[in-house]
Amino acid sequence: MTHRAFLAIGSNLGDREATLRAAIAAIPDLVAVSPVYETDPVGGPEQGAYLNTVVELATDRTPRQLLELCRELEATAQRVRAERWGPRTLDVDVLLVGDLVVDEPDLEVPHPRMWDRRFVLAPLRALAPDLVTEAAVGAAEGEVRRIPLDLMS
Ligand code: GSY
Repeated sequence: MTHRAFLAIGSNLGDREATLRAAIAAIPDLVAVSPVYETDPVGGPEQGAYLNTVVELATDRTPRQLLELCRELEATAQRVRAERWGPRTLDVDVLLVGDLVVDEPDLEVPHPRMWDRRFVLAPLRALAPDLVTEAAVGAAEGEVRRIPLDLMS
């Protein structure tokens, strides 16, 4: 069955734009890419600003297959899992896979912290205003600034 799925993508280490472009180019079943936001880090040690975006897929993949895809994309970006919440070349998270619910030790869908994070909700609302209200974006944590970058071009 084909699901409407959303992945959150962020980078705050190295050439952030090039890393996001490469990751997006490697995503199968891609339907849309949100605007890009420069965002203040939420949690973790002092670190540089992130570029964040959200992508939409129309996919037959399961949530676990999407998690594997996320890990492959991170590995390709040579992400080293050094410090929890620390700076990273690439972070890719499964947010939603249709209406599916997964509650396993290494995979929760919907993503358990997505409703707390403006760096997720602002780009997600840009793609899916039917799923995220403006009030939800306003209630979430963190500063975000939309920047004029088109990752599809
Ligand atoms: O959870 C994703 C990685 N991450 C981010 C992020 O992507 N953006 C911002 N603004 N803060 C973050 N903190 C973490 S951890």
